Amino acid sequence: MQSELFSIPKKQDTKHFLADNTCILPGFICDNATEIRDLLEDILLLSPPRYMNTPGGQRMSVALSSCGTLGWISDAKGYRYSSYDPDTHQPRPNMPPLFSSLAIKAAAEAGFRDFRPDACLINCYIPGSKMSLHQDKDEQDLTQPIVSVSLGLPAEFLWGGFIRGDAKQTLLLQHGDVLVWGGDDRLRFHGIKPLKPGWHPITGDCRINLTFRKAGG
Ligand code: MD3
Ligand code: FE
Repeated sequence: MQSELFSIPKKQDTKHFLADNTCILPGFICDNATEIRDLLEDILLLSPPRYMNTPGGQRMSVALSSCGTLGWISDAKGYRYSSYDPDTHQPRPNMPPLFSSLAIKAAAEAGFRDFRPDACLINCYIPGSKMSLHQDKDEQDLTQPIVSVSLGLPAEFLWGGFIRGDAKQTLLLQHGDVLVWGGDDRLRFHGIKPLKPGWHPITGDCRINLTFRKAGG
């Protein structure tokens, strides 16, 4: 479609702040989605997504992998980052330069100019997969932002406050959307409602979410 001819604003142009330190960049990676998907295929062959258990023994409904120097793991001993894949005992697949450059560019758009991601968590959702309300605080330097990239099927994202019981907003995260969270907003409770079934040309019947973090020191 030649949207330029009809001056329909591109989705990519509508960046906005949901809070002082929370920025949404709708469609920010749409032009790179196929290339990202192809790079992910290689990464997921080296380090297949797997269902980890919470320290309490509950199987998570999102399958997880990671690339970069650090990856996130959960088992009976707790939540933490590690340099090795717990199943293959291999180092994590490298973070492709395209991934880090897009994450750094997105963080800069949101006002975070010294983002140095060392971990890219790869969350794979199938219909019914959800992520319960939680905070992200396993990273060493909480002054570094988190950059999230959504691919494939849309998901309802729950965005809360600083206490579990605080009021929540529901936002739809769509294919290509990038969110940047920093400062105090980094500690907001958040979650993903059960994924609805569907089909997306880039990912098929699933949703993939990438989160870029500075996890180590
Ligand atoms: C808000 N992932 O991996 S990304 C996670 O879509 C996670 O898979 C969700 O929550 C997903 O930890 C949501 C958006 C996100 C990520 C980190 C945040 C939102 C955040 C940290 C603080 C506040
Ligand atoms: Fe999270």
